[in-house]
Amino acid sequence: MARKTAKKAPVIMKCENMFCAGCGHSIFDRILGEVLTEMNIIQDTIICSDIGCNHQFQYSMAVDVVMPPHGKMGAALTAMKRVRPNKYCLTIAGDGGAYAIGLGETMSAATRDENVTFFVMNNTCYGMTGGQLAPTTQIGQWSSSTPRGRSIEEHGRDFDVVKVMKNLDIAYLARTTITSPSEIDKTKKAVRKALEKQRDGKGFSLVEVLVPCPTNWGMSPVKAMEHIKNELVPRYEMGEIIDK
Ligand SMILES: Cc1ncc(C[n+]2csc(CCOP(=O)(O)OP(=O)(O)O)c2C)c(N)n1
Ligand code: SF4
Repeated sequence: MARKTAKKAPVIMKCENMFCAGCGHSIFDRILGEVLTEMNIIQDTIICSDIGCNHQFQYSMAVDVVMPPHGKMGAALTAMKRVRPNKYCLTIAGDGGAYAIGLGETMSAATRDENVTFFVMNNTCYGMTGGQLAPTTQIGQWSSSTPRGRSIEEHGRDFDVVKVMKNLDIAYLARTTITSPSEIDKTKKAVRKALEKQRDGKGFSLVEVLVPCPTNWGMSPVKAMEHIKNELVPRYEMGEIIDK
């Protein structure tokens, strides 16, 4: 009987990644690398990097990168796409960068329906700076700046950007996760679809991916995946939300 071997990494992945063990960013980068390879668009892609753990894709992916100040991907992508309309202009961002520090730029790009693509890794905290409270941190969730957990009285409610964005006139909006092979498959399909919308000039696309940050959540990689399945997925609208 033929032995099953691990699927070879796409050529765009030039070396091992530098993320913590079990980090969701590494899984997403592999998914994106496969999609760019399968669509044969690596040479036609410019990734707008944010500041945050997410930025480490640059070290393991052979792709052109622009890095604006933290959170300014909406503005930078707008400029990139207008100057280079034939390029796929996309960002891999964190929830802190896209939904807090850069919320204005993200929403402005969406309300203008710019023909650009956001991939937002939502790990419900500021990962790179030590796991502080972010707008996405859930009520009751521990963070390094809210050691008793987020409370509505002390820290206010959490903010679901997808819930707001679904009322906008944009081309594609989806929320997925990576907790199992079938969820990874759904994420991959959403990534491809978002890029196809950009290829076809349909307008703004955003895929939010619920990803684990085992290090700042203080959990093992396995427990962090269970946390997404049991605590995050039930609170969020999942799947394709806008598909024009
Ligand atoms: C304008 C600005 N504010 C704050 C920071 C500090 N800072 C750098 S990364 C980061 C958190 C990033 O969190 P997120 O965007 O969720 O990405 P993750 O690290 O979780 O991938 C912060 C607050 C900064 N570099 N610039
Ligand atoms: S701190 Fe969290 S987000 Fe950053 S690399 Fe480690 S697991 Fe990933």
